[in-house]
Amino acid sequence: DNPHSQGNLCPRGQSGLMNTYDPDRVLTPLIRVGKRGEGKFRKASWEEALDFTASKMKEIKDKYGPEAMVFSSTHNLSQVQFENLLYAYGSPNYGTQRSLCFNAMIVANLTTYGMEEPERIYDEKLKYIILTGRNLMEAISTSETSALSHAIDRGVKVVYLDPRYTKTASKATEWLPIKPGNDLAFHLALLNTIIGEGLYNKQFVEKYTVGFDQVTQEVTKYTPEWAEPLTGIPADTIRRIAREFAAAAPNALAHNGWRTSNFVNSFQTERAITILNAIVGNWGTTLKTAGSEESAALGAPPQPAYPRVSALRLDGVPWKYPFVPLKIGVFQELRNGILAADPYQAHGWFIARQNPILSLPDRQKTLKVFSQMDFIATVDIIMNDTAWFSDVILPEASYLERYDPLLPIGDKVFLRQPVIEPQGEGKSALWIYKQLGERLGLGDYFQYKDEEDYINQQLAPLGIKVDDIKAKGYAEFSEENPVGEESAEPTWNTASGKIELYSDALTKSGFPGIPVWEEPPQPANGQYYLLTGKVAQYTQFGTQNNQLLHKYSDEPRLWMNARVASQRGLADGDWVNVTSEVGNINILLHATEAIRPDCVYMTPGFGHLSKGLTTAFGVGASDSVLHVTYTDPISGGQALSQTFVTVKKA
Ligand SMILES: Nc1nc2c(c(=O)[nH]1)N[C@H]1C(S)=C(S)[C@@H](COP(=O)(O)OP(=O)(O)OC[C@H]3O[C@@H](n4cnc5c(=O)[nH]c(N)nc54)[C@H](O)[C@@H]3O)O[C@H]1N2
Ligand SMILES: Nc1nc2c(c(=O)[nH]1)N[C@H]1C(S)=C(S)[C@@H](COP(=O)(O)OP(=O)(O)OC[C@H]3O[C@@H](n4cnc5c(=O)[nH]c(N)nc54)[C@H](O)[C@@H]3O)O[C@H]1N2
Ligand SMILES: [Mo]
Repeated sequence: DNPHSQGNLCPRGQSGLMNTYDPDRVLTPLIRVGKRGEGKFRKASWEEALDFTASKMKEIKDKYGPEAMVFSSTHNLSQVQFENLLYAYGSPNYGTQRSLCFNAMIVANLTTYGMEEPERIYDEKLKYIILTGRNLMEAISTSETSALSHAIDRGVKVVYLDPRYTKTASKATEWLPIKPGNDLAFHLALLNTIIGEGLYNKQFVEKYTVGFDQVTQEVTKYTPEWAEPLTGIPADTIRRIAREFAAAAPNALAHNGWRTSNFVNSFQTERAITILNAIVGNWGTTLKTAGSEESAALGAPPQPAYPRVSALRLDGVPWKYPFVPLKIGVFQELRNGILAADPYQAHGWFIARQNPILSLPDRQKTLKVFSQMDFIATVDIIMNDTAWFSDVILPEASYLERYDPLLPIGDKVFLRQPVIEPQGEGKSALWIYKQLGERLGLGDYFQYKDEEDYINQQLAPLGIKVDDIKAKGYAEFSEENPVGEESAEPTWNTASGKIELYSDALTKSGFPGIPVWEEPPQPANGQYYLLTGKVAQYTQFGTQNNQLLHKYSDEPRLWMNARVASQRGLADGDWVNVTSEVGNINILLHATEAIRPDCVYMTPGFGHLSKGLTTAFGVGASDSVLHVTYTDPISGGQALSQTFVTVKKA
């Protein structure tokens, strides 16, 4: 009944049992005994590990102030209590995965619609969709992937832009192997045609948007002929797609993408996409306001107000990045703040459910930052690469063994509950954060006895208890506890109250108020764009040690265009050496037609440093070793496809 999974599991869900039964699970707290990174740990009791962690965190706070402690975590169900610990402790330094992922899309939506991300509607009405590097068939979002599959069955036209021929390309009506970094030129040319030929929705534009004239004026120069050499897509094709898209509107959708962190111009690309949607008037047909994961209808334990934060953040939000929400941040830039001690020196790092050693670009830089820390604690279920370089590891129980805070979706609220006894001594994050909070003298912020009591306090306004929903797994909000009405007339949380095609806020901050062409950097002769991208059977940097998933996967290889490989005297299966400005690796070559000649591609998440991952260690190589850190000055998104590499026989 969960609208996300709809009763289906993808390969990772099917293999989830081996997440719990991984022989490499960390099943007791561990404290480092050898040098950092040497991998020598001793088992500790929870008492000792928690006392140790809290005493270190207290020492840092007392000596240097709470800002000297960095907290980072990737979005998950217990995030709300992670944030509670962070805010109660009083540090402004919060690292999330967002800027590695979708900051460009979020900030574009915020500046245009005043919301982070609208929900996309894939019902029978949808006739036409443009996917800009959104590989939905492999980079799975369960409900959306299945919605797109059904839409394809119904005959929706899919235009897919990706320098690689992915599984989504194979299902698309049209695959456009666009030159990396030039999606902005493609979308500006769509705007040029649709506006130039008067194919936009005049009524909608007039009633609900501001800045149409400025956009019109700017895009006049961005003709399909102008975009052809930049994108590698014929002008006629661009013009035809613009006409088809407008003709299908409002049953047309230009997808915002998700991991939109490809180039420093990705923010402008994202703005162009949001504007394209706005001017064809698809609001309410293929786009709508998204439901919230936080529900006002749920209760929460009582707690005092948080202490005031008086220090600036190390990642430059908002003093360098005024448009980036504090809860999102610019994670990759945090390291420069730490290395330069600007605005101050950081001393400790508390990490939960995150693997920054692999997920941040330029692994050597992250390792350098780690080496400067007085103290690092990690909450994980396995000895991931980040845990390997930590001083203490606090093992969480796996998702089949624990409770988490409730998840509201639409008019329901879903329960994660233990379905087996925890192995070893793994504990829930709810428990771990409360224990730490109490030891830090912050017990007032954690007024719940145990996990069930926490959930009962959440459910209190609904007049039910956790026992009432265990069998079904969810509760429905009753009439007396509505989730909130949707208003008939759309409103947007922008300064003008309308969709801002032109953003005054951007202009006043010194950025272009409308999307303008920004030339992306290009590889020099002999260099290739290094592309990264998800595969269906792995999640990020966390499932490579799953024995089931491993069993059905090949050794990850570097994709290179077959013609280019043969010209270079390289053959499929050769070992090659790949070098960027910041690192180099050896990897097996995969010569294939499925990629542009100017690109190579690597699956992320391999090349682990942790010998505590006996299945994954020694398999493949890490693209994070190669990635140079580039950050978009507006959205704070990293730019992963902007790393250029050379390739030679190893
Ligand atoms: N199985 C699986 N599913 C996942 C995840 C996972 O790890 N595993 N992760 C989830 C997460 S957190 C996210 S953010 C989403 C990501 O979802 P997506 O953003 O769809 O996935 P990615 O694979 O990161 O990137 C998509 C494609 O962008 C292409 N690309 C690179 N540079 C450019 C460019 O300049 N222009 C264009 N047009 N394309 C380019 C790459 O070749 C790649 O195929 O997936 C989610 N779903
Ligand atoms: N090269 C490259 N870099 C990228 C990307 C890319 O495509 N290529 N993608 C970017 C994107 S889109 C994102 S979202 C980020 C993701 O970056 P991260 O969030 O840092 O990566 P994950 O692998 O999702 O980290 C999850 C960690 O949680 C652990 N874990 C799994 N289950 C549990 C559990 O139940 N409890 C606890 N406590 N821990 C658990 C896993 O072992 C893993 O160590 O990476 C970004 N970086
Ligand atoms: Mo992501």
